[in-house]
This record gives sequence, structure tokens and C-alpha cells, in this order.
Amino acid sequence: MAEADLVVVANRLPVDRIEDETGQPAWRRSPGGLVTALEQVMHKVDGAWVGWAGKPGLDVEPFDFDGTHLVPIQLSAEELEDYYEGFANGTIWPLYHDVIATPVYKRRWWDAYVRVNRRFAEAAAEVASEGGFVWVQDYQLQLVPQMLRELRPDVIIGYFHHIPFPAYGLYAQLPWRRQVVEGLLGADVIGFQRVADAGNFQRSVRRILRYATRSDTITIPQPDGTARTAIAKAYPISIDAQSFIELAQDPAIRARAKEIREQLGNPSKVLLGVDRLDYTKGIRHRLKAFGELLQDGRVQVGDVTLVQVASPSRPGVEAYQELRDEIELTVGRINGDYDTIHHTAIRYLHQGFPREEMVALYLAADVMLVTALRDGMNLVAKEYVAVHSDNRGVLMLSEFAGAADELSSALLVNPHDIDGMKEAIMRAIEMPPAEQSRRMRSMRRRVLENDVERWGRRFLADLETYRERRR
Ligand code: GDG
Repeated sequence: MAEADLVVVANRLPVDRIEDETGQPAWRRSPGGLVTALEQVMHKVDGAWVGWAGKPGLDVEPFDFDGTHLVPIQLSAEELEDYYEGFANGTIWPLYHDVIATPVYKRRWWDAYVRVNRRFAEAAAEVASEGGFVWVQDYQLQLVPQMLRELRPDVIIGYFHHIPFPAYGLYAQLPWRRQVVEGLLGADVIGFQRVADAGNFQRSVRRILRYATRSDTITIPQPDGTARTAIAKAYPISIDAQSFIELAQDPAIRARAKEIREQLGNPSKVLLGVDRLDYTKGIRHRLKAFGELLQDGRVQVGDVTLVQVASPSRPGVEAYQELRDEIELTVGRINGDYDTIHHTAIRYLHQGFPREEMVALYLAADVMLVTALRDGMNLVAKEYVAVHSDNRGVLMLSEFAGAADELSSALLVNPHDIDGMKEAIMRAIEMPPAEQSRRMRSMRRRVLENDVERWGRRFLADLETYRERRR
């Protein structure tokens, strides 16, 4: 059995199951941001990664991939429905994003969540070295820290929460609010995207468990009358800025960016939205604002084009099927009303693209629209900023995205205020180069300094502090 000094526990393994040229099953590194984020850290230590392999019922033994020991967790089709699509994405996701969609509370989903969390915790307990680090990722696994602590009191446990943590008034709806808070408090270090998220979590701890909190520290009474502490604070996640900058310098990608503009018919301004097709991202609000600007005659088809990439997401969850229908109806109506034979108002792409194409799109866009109704961080905003080394381009950013805390030089908007969004879009379209440059320069400084490597280092440094204290 492997002994890992750092075990990452995440819903998904960092690889996808594919078929190679000969039709044999093989593994390929998955493109996700978390994978890139932890890649560098994992290479420096004896690392293991516990996660689901992405296919229900797939039964594979642990294996090594690119220097990391991978431990696949098996999930049946039914568990996937109840734990993942159900409790994680039908209960927690909408509740934690301020009930933009109505959370569904089902006891059967909760039971599956507990069962699956235990399976992850047991797998992590088996591979972690004595006194090693276990770093649990995200809202699918909130019970793992406590379960793991019971199994392996020697390990140092971190948890990072990628999505918002809601205000107590909303969190209190959760029928299992006590169990979830206790689950998270099993960790020594509990990380959030924003200071406000950490504050909301601490408030729930005080209200539900009556534990004392002071600054970042929570005091947790132990059965033997002693107490231990945990810290809950903000570690804003970021991107591997350097790799985006390099892609943006690639002549082929730069040529592709030019070609994209030509293929759109050389509009004077290209607006861009890039989101998973998710109701938290505010795609409908963005389309409404843009559609009204066309209707008001303030923008003309052919002169301004909106490219909206909506990458397919969670097709098994009903709210996502409904959202897709609504968005596609809206896009169809707007294009039907305003397209010409030569030009389209909205180029809508319900597809996933390789990263190279994403960078070309970022480069081609004069204005990036990030209008999330609620978002833990939003990496798209940071990616757009990173690639614009000429300091051109305008980022319009929702105040409700975690990224707004750092990127205060963006054009900040309240996506619920359609008139305000229309004004901001016009301002972005008309922004003089000098102002673009001033804003972009200040945002780029933040993104380049505070990259994902620094994020990982800060978190692990706090785990190290706990280990020393324990010794
Ligand atoms: C969660 C939180 C938090 C998207 N479409 C394609 C593609 N993407 C990439 C983007 C970006 C990533 O996916 C999306 O990250 P976001 O941060 O925007 O949003 P979520 O997926 O909701 O992520 C979020 C994040 O976790 C990290 O903690 O910031 O708040 O909700 O990197 O570029 N990439 C490619 N093709 C696509 O079609 N290659």
C-alpha cells in the first residue's frame, strides 16, 4: 500500500477515461483548473489523489499516473444520481448560491451523501502517511474532514470550499445544517474564496454549535474537556497565469484570434461570455441587457457581436435542462429579430473547446462579460485579464463573483440591474484605450502576483503550521 505525504480528496480524479488509438481503455489528464493548480504541488511530494473516475460502475484498482498515486472511488449509477446530481447539485449548489434556484431537500439524497462521503474518507485514511496532509476539495465532500479525523487522528486535514458559503439565514434551511458544520470542523484549516464566506461559516458555527470564534480561529471543545482549534479563512483561488500568458504569445493562437474576428465579419467590437451552462452565471440577464440594447438601437448587428460559449454542464439535473431551454429560446428570438444574412447578433456555442481556442477567444474579445448572480471566484475573469498583456480590453464583472474582491478595477456591475448592465456594456464598448489600459494594468498585477501556485503554497503553509503545533 502506498503511503502519501499529501493526499488530495476530490469528487473527480484528475484524469478522464478514454479509448486510445487501438480502442483500448486509457487515461488522459483532465483539463480542469484544480488539476493544474495542484499539479505542481503534487510533483514535489509523494502525492496521492482520491476521487471518482467519471464513469458509474467502473471498477479499477489504484494506479500511478504521471508521478501521482490515483485511488479511484466506485460510484453506482444510483449513487451518482442521489449523492452527486441530487444532494451536491440539487441541494447544496443552489442553497449555497443564495437559492437562485430552489434547493430540494430529500432524505434519500442525504443518506447517499453520507454513505459516499464515508467511502472517500476511508480511502483517504488508507493511503495517508503517519502525520501526513490530507486536503479535501469542495462541497461534494463536506463530511469527509470529520469522518477522516475519527479514522486517522494523526493526519493534518485541510478543506477548501470552491463555492460561496451562504449567510446564516439561508444556510439555516438545511435540515442537516448541524451535521454539515460538524463535518467541516473536522478539518484543521478550512479555506474559503472570500473573507465574507469565512465570516458566514463562522457565524453558522456560533449559531448552531455555540462554539467561540476569534478572528480566524474557532475553538472546538473535545469530549475529554480539552479544546482544539481550527482556522477558517480566505484563500482566494487563482489561475496558472504564466501558462495563459505563454499560450497568448503563441503565434498560431494569435493568428486564430484574428481569424475569429474575421469569421465574425469583422465587427468593430466583440463581446464575449464564457461559462458553464449554469443558472448561477447570469447568462439570461446578460442576454436580456444585450437584446434590449439592440432593440433600443444603441448597438447594431454587424457592428457589435456577442459570442456566448456555454459549455454543457450537469445535463442530468432538471434545473439545467430548463435553463438550457430558456437560454436557447432567448438566443433564438434575439437572433431571429436582429440577424442579417451576413451577421449574427449572438454567436451561441453550446460546446466545450480546447484551451487554445479559449485563449484565442479571450484575445479576440474587446469586452469580457462576467455577470454571475453568485460565484465562488470565477476563473474566467482572471484568465481574460492574464492574456491581455497589451493592457487592452475591458472586463465587466459582477459584484457577486468572488473575483470582484481582487479585481476592483473591473467595470463592476449588479447583474440584477438590467439598466445598469446596459449602461456598463455601452461604457465598455466606448471606453478610451487609456482607461482600458489603466484598469487592465492594475488587474493584471493582481492576477500575476496572486497565481494558483501562491494559493497552494499559502494553504499548505498553514497546514504545516498545524503540524508543527501538533508536534
Ligand atoms: C467553480 C466555482 C471557482 C469553461 N468552458 C470551457 C473551459 N472552461 C474553463 C474556464 C475556467 C473553468 O472552466 C471555469 O471556472 P470558473 O471559475 O469560471 O467556474 P466553475 O466551473 O463554476 O468553478 C468557481 C472555481 O470552482 C475554482 O475554485 O472559481 O466560482 O463555481 O478555467 O476557462 N475550458 C475549456 N473549454 C471550455 O469549453 N478548455
